[in-house]
Amino acid sequence: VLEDFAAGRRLLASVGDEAGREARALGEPAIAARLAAEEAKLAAEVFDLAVMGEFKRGKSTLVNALIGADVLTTAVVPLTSVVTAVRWGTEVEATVRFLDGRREPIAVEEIPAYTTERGNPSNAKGVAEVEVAYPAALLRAGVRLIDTPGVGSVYEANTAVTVDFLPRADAVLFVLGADQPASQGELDFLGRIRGHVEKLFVVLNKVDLLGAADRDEAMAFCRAQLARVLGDATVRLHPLSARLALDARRTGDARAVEASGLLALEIDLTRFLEQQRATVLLTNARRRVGACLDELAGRLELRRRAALLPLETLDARIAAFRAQAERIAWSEAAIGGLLGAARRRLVDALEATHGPFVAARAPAVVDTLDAAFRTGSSRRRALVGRLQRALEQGVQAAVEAWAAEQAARVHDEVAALLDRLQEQANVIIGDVRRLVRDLFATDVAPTLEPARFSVEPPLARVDSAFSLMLDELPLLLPGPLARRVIRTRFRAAVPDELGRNLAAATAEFRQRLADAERAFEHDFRERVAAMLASLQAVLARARDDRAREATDAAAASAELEQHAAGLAALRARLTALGRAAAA
Ligand SMILES: Nc1nc2c(ncn2[C@@H]2O[C@H](COP(=O)(O)OP(=O)(O)OP(=O)(O)O)[C@@H](O)[C@H]2O)c(=O)[nH]1
Ligand SMILES: [Mg+2]
Repeated sequence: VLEDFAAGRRLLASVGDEAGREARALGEPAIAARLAAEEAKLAAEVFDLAVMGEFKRGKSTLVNALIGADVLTTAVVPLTSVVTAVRWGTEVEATVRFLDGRREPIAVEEIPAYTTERGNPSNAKGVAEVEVAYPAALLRAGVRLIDTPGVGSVYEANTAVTVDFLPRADAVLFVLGADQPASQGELDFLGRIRGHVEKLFVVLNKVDLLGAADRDEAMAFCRAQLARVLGDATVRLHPLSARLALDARRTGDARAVEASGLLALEIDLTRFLEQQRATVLLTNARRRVGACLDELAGRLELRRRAALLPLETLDARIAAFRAQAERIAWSEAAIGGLLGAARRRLVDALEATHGPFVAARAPAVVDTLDAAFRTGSSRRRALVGRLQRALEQGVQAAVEAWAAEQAARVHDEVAALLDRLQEQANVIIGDVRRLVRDLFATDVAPTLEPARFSVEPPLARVDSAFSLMLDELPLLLPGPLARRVIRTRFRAAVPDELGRNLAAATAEFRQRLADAERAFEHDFRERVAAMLASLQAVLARARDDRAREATDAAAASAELEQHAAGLAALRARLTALGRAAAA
């Protein structure tokens, strides 16, 4: 097996090398870079086993259990925000790789400051990935365990991070929760994963929360759903308690490790890795190299077709392409419209909740004030201080409850918006394809990476601007009367304080939403422009070919022929490698 792998890798690397040379010769540096990255991954024999699933299913806990140590942070709130890769190492080490390419070693205790919503909100620190080295047996064979952010939480950006990682995963360990039946969103995501990886492991975690009967029922339900979604009844479902497994691992209790379900999963994983890691690595690399070759071939075909046209015709069509492309870019205005409309709808909906919420919640805050009034010293200064704190706490709790209620609304609205944005992106891709087909009678499949859009729900940040000026108090009033006046003023302030803080939270949210839209529009525009520019570059090369052809027609078209033949030969070699591997 090892020799086969070495030979397969060498052969594939030589296809990749030549494909890279073709890409550079054809003026396609982006594709050349993708091929180079693929080769580097294959050379390092890095097998990425990605742990994925909805938020809070226990992914990070499971990775900890698999390595037998509390290295990754876990919590009851949506937490993991950055991809964390755990690889083999004799020493425990952690390194942060930033989006701008910088790398920085950090202490293991610092990991949460980079990988969690709490320590690194909205990934403000610009982290691409954190890599942790750990001496765990499972990692020894060159597998990296990838802990990914949960999908489907209110933190849309986390979903995007995980979806972006999907094409790089070599196999996926999908985590379901026994305490929640598999949701449609979860199953849709699973179906999507299936399109990317050949090997899928599925875990039903948290079975410790269920009794034997409920557990059997949960297993049966999940199995049926898996069979339906994957169209394959052979995927094994592992019942597991990651929490008990981690405890058992830490205390070195082998029997408890077995009882937790972890041992069975490990055996399954290890067997797969021993027998198929090499094959799967090669298959995945072949598929990705194949995609690069197809893209190169499509673009070369466009260039050849275009270069067959008489120069005047070609110039006219290039001009037509540019003009139409501008109109396509202009139709991006539709995107701005979608964004603006979604923002208005969302902000209006939030504002409409203020009045009813204040009316419903004010009495509870007044009760808090009354309770504070009755307990403790009756000296005026102390009383005012106490009521002020009570008011602040009451308002804080109320605004938190409001923000939590609105989070679901924001989530739904953003999810619907993302669907509409994706549709628009597909419309643009379709327009470009049709345009190329109409003008040059060939099909290119341009890639338009969906730009990211995310916004965090409203925050409950309460300020304490309200204060009862002691100086303004009727200090000369006798004690009991003064206390009553103080209490009345505080009680009267409740609705205003609530309303003011809701308005502030909504205004702050509106601002963030507007910022997120601006960033998205900018990003989207750049991506569309890059796609159009790359096709225009192909056409410009075709024009050069054509112009050159006037002087040396035979040589120019022979050169393109040669590239086309070269790409076809590489494709054939790749297919043969695939056949040989399957045999
Ligand atoms: N009862 C029980 N709780 C578990 C188990 N595994 C994880 N949990 C708990 O579930 C919560 C979420 O665990 P995490 O490991 O942070 O979940 P996650 O999937 O990484 O969450 P995100 O990173 O936010 O997507 C924590 O409170 C864990 O202690 C388990 O097997 N049984
Ligand atoms: Mg996590």
